[in-house]
Amino acid sequence: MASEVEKAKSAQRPSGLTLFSRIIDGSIPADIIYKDEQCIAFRDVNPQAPVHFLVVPKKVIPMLEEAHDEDQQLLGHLILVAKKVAAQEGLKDGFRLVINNGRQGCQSVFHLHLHVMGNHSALLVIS
Ligand code: DGP
Repeated sequence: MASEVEKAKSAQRPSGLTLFSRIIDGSIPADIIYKDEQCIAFRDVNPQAPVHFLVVPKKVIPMLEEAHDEDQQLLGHLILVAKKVAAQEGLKDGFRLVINNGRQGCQSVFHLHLHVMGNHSALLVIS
């Protein structure tokens, strides 16, 4: 958590393409697990759970706070894709869906994204 806060404090808004736009256009490699005309999903480079992927819209909305009424369909689509890809990833007993909004919300990449995390039970040690 502390490092998450530190990262968010030092995060800068990019002047050109966002990091995630560069993953979307293929100029930065990522483990892509879903794509459609509106969004993409890929594994988080710094996973916080055994399964941790991001759902990212192709449209650059820097943060949730900057989404507008016209983005309603897209925001709903991202949540439904999160659910669909979670099932594809075998998350049958549930998952966490997180959106970090702004620096105080620990956001470090200013291109809206949903974190989907699951399979925490894989971390449980049965004695
Ligand atoms: P947030 O703190 O909510 O802005 O989350 C940003 C996430 O993006 C963080 O969990 C790590 C992930 N991330 C950052 N850079 C890369 C990258 O180059 N590739 C991938 N796959 N994930 C990245």
